[in-house]
Amino acid sequence: MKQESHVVTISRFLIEEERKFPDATGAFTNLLSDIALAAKVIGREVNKAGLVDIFGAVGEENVHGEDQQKLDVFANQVMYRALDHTGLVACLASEESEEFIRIPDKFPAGDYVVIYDPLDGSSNIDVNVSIGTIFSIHRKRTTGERGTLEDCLQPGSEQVAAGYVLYGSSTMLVYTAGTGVHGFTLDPSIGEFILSHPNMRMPEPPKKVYSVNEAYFTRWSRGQQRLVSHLKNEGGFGSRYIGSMVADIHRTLLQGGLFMYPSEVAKPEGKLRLLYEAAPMAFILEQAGGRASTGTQEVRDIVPTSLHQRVPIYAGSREFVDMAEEMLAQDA
Ligand code: AHM
Ligand code: MG
Repeated sequence: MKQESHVVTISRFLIEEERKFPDATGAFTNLLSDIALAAKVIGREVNKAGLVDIFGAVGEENVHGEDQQKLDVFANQVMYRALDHTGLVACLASEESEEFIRIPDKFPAGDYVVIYDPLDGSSNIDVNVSIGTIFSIHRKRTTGERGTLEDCLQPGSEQVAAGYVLYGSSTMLVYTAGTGVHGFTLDPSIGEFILSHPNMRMPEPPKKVYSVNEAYFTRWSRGQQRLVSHLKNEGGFGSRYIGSMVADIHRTLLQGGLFMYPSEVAKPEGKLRLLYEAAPMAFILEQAGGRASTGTQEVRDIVPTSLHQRVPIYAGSREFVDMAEEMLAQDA
């Protein structure tokens, strides 16, 4: 008889990880469980997105007399409501909110700072392409009872955890707490994230794939243009670009490759946000053996000066990020 395989739910995995740290209070485990719950709620709505035309569009009332919301606004609220009351969080920051988010006085505050992009790549929703949630967790470093802007503006190197949820052909949660990268796939029949990708490592040798929006070629620096021309000509690279960072990074993590969102001559800061997108992905990739650079320095070394700061990014297999830096330097 075929032996029943060993099924590890995310709750069990988190508890077993927590036991490795005798001083752990359980707060971190609870925090990740809350994020996993939020992911399930967001995933449920994302999966229904195509039914919007049937059940009512954004701005209209649904059958219950409630206003339909845009999915990114909905996801933002779900993340906030999953975390605001827990007593685990000092403050929050969301890509959807201009200012950092205080925990209301009616709730106790905790030690963790959670920074998130509730629904990245949301322009892909209408065409049923994968999208994701990205999160980054720091410890509060100011001494007051509640978190401040300063607590949100910490370099990526200070992250205690980071992760993403990919709403793709299946829903996956991938996270690191600094001891490797672990991936869980949602089993919709039981509503549980199941450990499917323990100790993820980027493959060696990596797949030769670059991922960039090449339509911007003429806006790039000479160095960036030479890099991409080299990859596809002499380098023998293939190309894949979904235009949804979580999906592009997930593929890069599993297969290897080089994901780029470079600066443009007239837009040196690039597009992607340091705190919500670049730094958490950098932490995950590094923990899996990869790297993320701005082209001149480690993404995780940048000390943010504002919440919505943008950075150029070159992320993926170590040898390809190194090569990108070298080629960019030649033209600097
Ligand atoms: P968003 O935060 O407004 O959704 O934008 C971020 C997205 C990323 O998921 C993706 O990597 C990038 O924008 C794609 O940008 P472009 O369409 O310029 O290639
Ligand atoms: Mg985003």
